[in-house]
Amino acid sequence: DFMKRVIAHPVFLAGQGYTTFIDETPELFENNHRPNHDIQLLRYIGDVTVNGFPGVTRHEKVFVPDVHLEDGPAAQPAHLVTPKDLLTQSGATAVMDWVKQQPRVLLTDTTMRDAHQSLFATRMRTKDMLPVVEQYEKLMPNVFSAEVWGGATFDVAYRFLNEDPWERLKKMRKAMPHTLLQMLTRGSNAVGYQNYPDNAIKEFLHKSAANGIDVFRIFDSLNWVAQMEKSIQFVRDTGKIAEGTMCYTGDILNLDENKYTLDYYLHLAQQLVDAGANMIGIKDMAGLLKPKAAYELIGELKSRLDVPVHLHTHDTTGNGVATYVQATRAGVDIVDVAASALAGTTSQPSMTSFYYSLADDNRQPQLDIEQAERMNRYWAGVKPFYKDFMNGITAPQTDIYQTEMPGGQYSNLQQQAKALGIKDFEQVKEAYRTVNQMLGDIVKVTPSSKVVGDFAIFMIQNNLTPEMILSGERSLDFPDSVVAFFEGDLGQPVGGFPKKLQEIVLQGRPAITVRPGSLAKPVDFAEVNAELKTKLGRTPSEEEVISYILYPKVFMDYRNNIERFGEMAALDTTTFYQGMRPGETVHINYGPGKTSIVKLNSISKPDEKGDRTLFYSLNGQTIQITIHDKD
Ligand code: 3PY
Ligand code: ZN
Repeated sequence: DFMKRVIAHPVFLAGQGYTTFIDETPELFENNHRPNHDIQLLRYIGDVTVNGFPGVTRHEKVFVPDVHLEDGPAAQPAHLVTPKDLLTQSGATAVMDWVKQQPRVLLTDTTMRDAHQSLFATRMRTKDMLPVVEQYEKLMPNVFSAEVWGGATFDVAYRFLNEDPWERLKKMRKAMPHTLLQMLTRGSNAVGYQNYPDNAIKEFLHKSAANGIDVFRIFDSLNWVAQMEKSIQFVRDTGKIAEGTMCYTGDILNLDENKYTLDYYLHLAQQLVDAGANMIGIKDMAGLLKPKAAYELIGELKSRLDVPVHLHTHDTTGNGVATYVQATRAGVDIVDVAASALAGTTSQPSMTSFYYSLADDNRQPQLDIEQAERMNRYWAGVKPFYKDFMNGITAPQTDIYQTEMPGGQYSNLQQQAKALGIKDFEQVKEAYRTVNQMLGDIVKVTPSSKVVGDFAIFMIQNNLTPEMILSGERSLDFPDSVVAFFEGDLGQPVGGFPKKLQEIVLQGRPAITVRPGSLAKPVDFAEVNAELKTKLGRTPSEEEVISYILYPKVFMDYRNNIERFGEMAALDTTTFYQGMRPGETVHINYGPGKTSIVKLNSISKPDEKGDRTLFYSLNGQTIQITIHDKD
């Protein structure tokens, strides 16, 4: 143990002499682990300083002022019972009855999930959420739910933020005991991009419920009910709320529409209710649901079904609030909104805009507008930290009515195209639209939207037209996601596969027509547990086991990063993403009264091996760290 501490000691790690080391470093004998952590973080900073953060182009460091949530009321409003209290006391059905009795439209706040997923590639760190989380029940006392988890937030937390998503959830659950916490889950794909065995889905959902999720929005990227039924049942088994969800595509107002018609959605909703859904979600991921279409769809659903209807849209096309107003007129129970600073364009409509749009209306949502504005000022302060990840969309994109690209995909595909040297994103949009038609006009949302995006880029890169592909003359190496789609790995699309294209892509390989999960070998949890135990050198938690099942490589990379750099919550977000510049000082903040002061004095030129030395002062003591320059 002593040797371990010696080896981990800053002076030792920094590569200075060993002989006088023990004499001069009495703190080794104290139980102080912070110097060790400081050094780990200096390594992290050094690495980002020298090699950059993935996806962030090098530029002058942009200094963003510190941001604080202004003080607010001392206590939260006295409430009779919140929907969360009702869930705890009386169960899911009681909550649904309560929702149906509300004269006003209710709100789900998506700021901490879909909003940052759709505006800046899901990169918001827990650290920047906590000030709001800690006061959430004073800020948003009347909210139906806060969507805070799932979708891309799960893997991105591990992959890019060096954070454990379960820890984020635990913190939220603790700080928001009276708020329904909501997540997005992709049916048999859970929070992944592929099918998982049924017992893995069950374990994931049960652990999510146990750690605090109350409302599960369950969708399938092809609207195939078979891919959602099990998830709905697994959630129902926990007593939490299962929102069976239909992804909205096409245009029910279009008389030429023959697939995604009003009848199609009404039938689908009934199937979800029959499968056990407590309520129906409409997930308008691209913002295609026009105001009048919303009025008709919601009106019909409300008159036929006995369950609440929850509407989710993206404001990409600029008509989000108009759609919500019409949905409200038609009796929608709940709509999804985001704090204004993180609303609009590819994100959800603004909660405060929507609030004011129903001024003097008896269905205007209950919102403490002063508190909502106080919260919004905080989010406005946080937003510039993430400038490097913004998708650049600052205005409504009405061509999305034709392209049908989901808000969450827009920026990702833009990045993907740019990385491949495709400069003209208009060309990608055009190809996206063409490919959608070639695939038979499918529902496009994670992961089916990725199939369309990959195929579109493939067409551009290879200068292909639909005719060239369908002639079958050239033998082509189609992207993996496209092959998997035609093999039936994502399930069956509405109306089936286009047969000719399927034959061309599969080239004799078989395709399945059953639910992929019905063929998958169940996970042997004991075996995985043992494997992970060997890898970690300790007994993993059940949450770690399920994360490893969903994302083996992503999870292990995360663990290795944590071993190397330690927990990173103490670093401010600008430094986390941009590193330091010579001459700069930052504070590493471990908590009240526990701050280390770091100055970066200089960086050497790379030596013959390409290594650079960073000269820091850490609390006044000089530390050198060597980082390999990957350029
Ligand atoms: C997700 O699956 O992450 C989405 O938000 C899809 O819209
Ligand atoms: Zn969304």
